[in-house]
Amino acid sequence: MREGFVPWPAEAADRYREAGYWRGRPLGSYLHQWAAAYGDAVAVVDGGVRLTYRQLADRADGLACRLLDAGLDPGDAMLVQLPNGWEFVTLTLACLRAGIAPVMALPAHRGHELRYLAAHADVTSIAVPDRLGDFDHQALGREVAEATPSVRQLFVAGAAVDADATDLRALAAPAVDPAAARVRLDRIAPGSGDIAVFLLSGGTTGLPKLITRTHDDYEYNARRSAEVCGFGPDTVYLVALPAGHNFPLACPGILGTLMNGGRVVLARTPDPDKVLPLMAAEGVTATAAVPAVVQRWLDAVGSGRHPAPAALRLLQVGGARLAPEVARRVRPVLGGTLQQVFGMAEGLLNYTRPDDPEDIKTETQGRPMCPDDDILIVDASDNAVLPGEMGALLTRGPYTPRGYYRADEHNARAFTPDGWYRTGDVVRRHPSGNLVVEGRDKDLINRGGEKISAEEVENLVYRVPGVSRVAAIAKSDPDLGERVCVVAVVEPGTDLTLESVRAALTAMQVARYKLPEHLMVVDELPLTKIGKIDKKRLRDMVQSEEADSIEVA
Ligand code: OOB
Repeated sequence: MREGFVPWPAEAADRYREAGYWRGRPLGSYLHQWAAAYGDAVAVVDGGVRLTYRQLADRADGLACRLLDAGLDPGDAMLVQLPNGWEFVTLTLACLRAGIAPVMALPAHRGHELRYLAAHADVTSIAVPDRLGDFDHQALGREVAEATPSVRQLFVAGAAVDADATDLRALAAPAVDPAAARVRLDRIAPGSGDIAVFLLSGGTTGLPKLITRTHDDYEYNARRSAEVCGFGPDTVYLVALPAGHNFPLACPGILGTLMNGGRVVLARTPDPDKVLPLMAAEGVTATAAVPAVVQRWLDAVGSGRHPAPAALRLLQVGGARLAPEVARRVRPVLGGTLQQVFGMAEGLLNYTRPDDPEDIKTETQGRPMCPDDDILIVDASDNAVLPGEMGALLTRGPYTPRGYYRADEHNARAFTPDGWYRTGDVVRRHPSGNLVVEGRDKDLINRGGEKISAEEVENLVYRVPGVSRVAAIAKSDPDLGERVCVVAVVEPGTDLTLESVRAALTAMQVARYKLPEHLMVVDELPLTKIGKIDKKRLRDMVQSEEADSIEVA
């Protein structure tokens, strides 16, 4: 096992195995089981590309073998930055087969994020598309590869692969001898307690944390999610969020669909004008969205611009707070059953159940999916609050790891000594037993479901010349829920504008979604009694009319 991975204590692991949550099999070993059960059914749809279960298995095995032939080793990590497409699904399965752990980066990430992720996980390879829109990912991939001593291979998916990179699509051709490939991969299969994937935390620290998800725990994550959501061979699941996020990947997402013989339809963007016709054409029955996206789908259908997606049965919504007014419009406008999902890449998943009463589905964020998800709601001294009262949510369970990867110092704060994960969410228990998310006590900005660490933004803005003090806070926004607002004190004579800050961060190769969208220049930052920046006060200031120095991007 990789150094830096934090295991569950033996006692808990035994319990999870005995209860049947952990099955002791690597995720990739299920691929041929699915192919045997559903062989000719279509598993993946990506534009004009349709792959059956058999074809997907043959391609994943072919790719896994070629990755090993190219010099990668079981136990390696690969930085994966691919858009939603068949290559993402095939590569993820190939990695699971070969025991190579993908680090799930987002297409929006740039050099700032990718260099850090590559170095922190010691990846030996990087997979990127050639271009997305007008951005050259191949050039970025090469830059990151050159900056990361451990990297030996650059894989590029697309039509224009440069001579110094390897063509991922060619590598993903079906295995020439499927039986031999299968035997070879079965022989080197990873252990079920090994790291299956690295997910990114929506963290609160200067640099994002990596979350290690094991084969045992992630298989359960997808399997139990699919059970709660009633996925089966007739499920047609649309991937509209970035596929590397936990939600569309395994809640139940891509993995939960494939486990059950359903069909995965991939969309490059959640844009209603693209997605709603695709849902109609493919007969999509289930999908996952963040509230900001649901709002756009509701508007597109509600205004008559698009008909409701007729086959939709389940609309999962999570990642950020869903206003009850919006929740109540889902069934009448879009036609499917609303399911609220309060989840996190760190593990714990809460779902409202499809047969819950309507008010539970609109007003709560669901309950844990596993009987052995431990939930504790505590006050500032870590004592349990009275039933129904608000407090900080702590959790432990069979798919909630006990620590971030290589982050001892941070783990000491993010986990209690007896292994509870401090989610940073403030919740209360509804009389029905469901959780209601009331807020958070962690310092991040939730921009339409994408989490942005305030500290990370502050560290970046401190590097802008002329900035002497800075705080990054969330400003409420009708479309995205929140946007990044920077409040800064500058040295005399500095002309700091929103444009200049954004330009400076862009030059540092920071992902665009993290760039401040509001700026307020002040004489001094308000402090609390103990001398910390008073962010609550700042939030009130930028929200009120006082904030007339704000420039909106
Ligand atoms: C999902 O995962 P992450 O890791 O991007 O973010 C987790 C955080 C939670 O701690 C909470 O602060 C917030 O996102 N959140 C919600 C929420 N679902 C997540 N806040 C209010 N209401 C909700 N329904 O966001 C994620 C992972 C798996 C499934 C669904 C969401």
